[in-house]
Amino acid sequence: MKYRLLLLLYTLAVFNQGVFAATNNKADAQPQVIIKGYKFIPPEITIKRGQKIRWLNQEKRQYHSVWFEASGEEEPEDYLFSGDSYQRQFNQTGSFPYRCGPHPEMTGIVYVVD
Ligand SMILES: [Cu+2]
Repeated sequence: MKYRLLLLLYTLAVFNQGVFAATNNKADAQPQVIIKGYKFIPPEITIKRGQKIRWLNQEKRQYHSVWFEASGEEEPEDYLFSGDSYQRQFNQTGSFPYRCGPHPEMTGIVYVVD
């Protein structure tokens, strides 16, 4: 009986650690945009200056790209295939619209604030 109680307490302690770890991870999580169904999800994202965003292609087959065309950049030659990701750091505040190279209807915007 005593052993069972100890086991229960131990289980609860482990479970609590798990909950705290999950909470911490969420707070520290890197901003992320999922690419799925020919969409950037979320299409609008606000980050702090100096943060990095990670775009992750979760399509089953389709490739995409992340192109800051309005900022005057060249279209990226590397496509993001299924499971690929792309990271970019934003060191200036402002609004940064982007699109997918092959699919002009796929658009998103990054807001960078202090
Ligand atoms: Cu695309």
